[in-house]
Amino acid sequence: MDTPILHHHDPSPFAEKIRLVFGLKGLSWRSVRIPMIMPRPQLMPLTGGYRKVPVLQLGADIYCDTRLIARELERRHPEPSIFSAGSEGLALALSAWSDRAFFDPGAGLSMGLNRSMIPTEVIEDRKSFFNFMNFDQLESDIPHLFTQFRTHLDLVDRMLADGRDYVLGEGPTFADVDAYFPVWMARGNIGQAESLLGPFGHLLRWERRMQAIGNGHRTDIDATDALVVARDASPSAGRGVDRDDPLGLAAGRSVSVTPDDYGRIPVLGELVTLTLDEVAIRRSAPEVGEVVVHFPRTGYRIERAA
Ligand SMILES: N[C@@H](CCC(=O)N[C@@H](CS)C(=O)NCC(=O)O)C(=O)O
Repeated sequence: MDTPILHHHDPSPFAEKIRLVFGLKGLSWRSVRIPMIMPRPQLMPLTGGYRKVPVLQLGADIYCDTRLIARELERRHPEPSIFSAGSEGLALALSAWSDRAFFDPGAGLSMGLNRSMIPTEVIEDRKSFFNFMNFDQLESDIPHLFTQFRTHLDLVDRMLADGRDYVLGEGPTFADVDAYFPVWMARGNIGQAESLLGPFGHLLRWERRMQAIGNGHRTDIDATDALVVARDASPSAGRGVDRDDPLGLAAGRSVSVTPDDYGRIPVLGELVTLTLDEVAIRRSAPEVGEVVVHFPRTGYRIERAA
């Protein structure tokens, strides 16, 4: 079975979601540390342009977006489950809240409070990436961003207020990962995290349980070796194209797949999977040969390409 290779950088909160899934499942994985900013010349041959962090590589199959990466890891390593007690729908629905409403003010605070310490190149890179952030008023917006971030901390505290150990009950699920990763980001990036989190006692006790999960068994691998892994593997055949899909696309059609929020870089390829919850395209690059790049349907726009 392919050892999962995660392309990420250590401060990435979205990558922490997947590192926690490795922890919950006790998985061994390999880590490719990618540069903090574009260009990422050793990632692009794999993704075809998708630049968000993290990206999961399984042989010559490349999985984009934490919502799909979590599902694929669950499919390949079902035990212990991150979607126990029928929680998959609920946990993935919760991603819509934490990936944006909870994450956005936390990201604004991380940039705004630390701006003078962040290299100019990183600021410039993120200016063109985070289209939801107004960099001209980041510093003056800090009080407002605190008010927004706190409301979500309060929601997490209330999720745990009846004394339960985890968001959906006794055991950790992906719902905890959703609710936790912005808290992890705050701990790392917000100097006043202690006083910010202090009022939320249920959250603080749960945070310690989440910290104890760890990140599984990590070993490093060079980006060039990861390209060789892809080149030496054959990508999966795909799961077929749904004839009843509203887009009316046929297998083999040239399409582009683009995130509909930020980092809107289209990835081009030939359609191999189009289901209710996944789109995958086959593409090739000299460094890796043929790969299949997979995306969730939620949040991605698919268009016919020339
Ligand atoms: N919907 C995506 C969001 C990923 C995302 O926005 N990652 C950010 C923050 S870690 C990122 O790529 N930041 C810019 C960068 O690292 O280049 C997912 O769930 O994977």
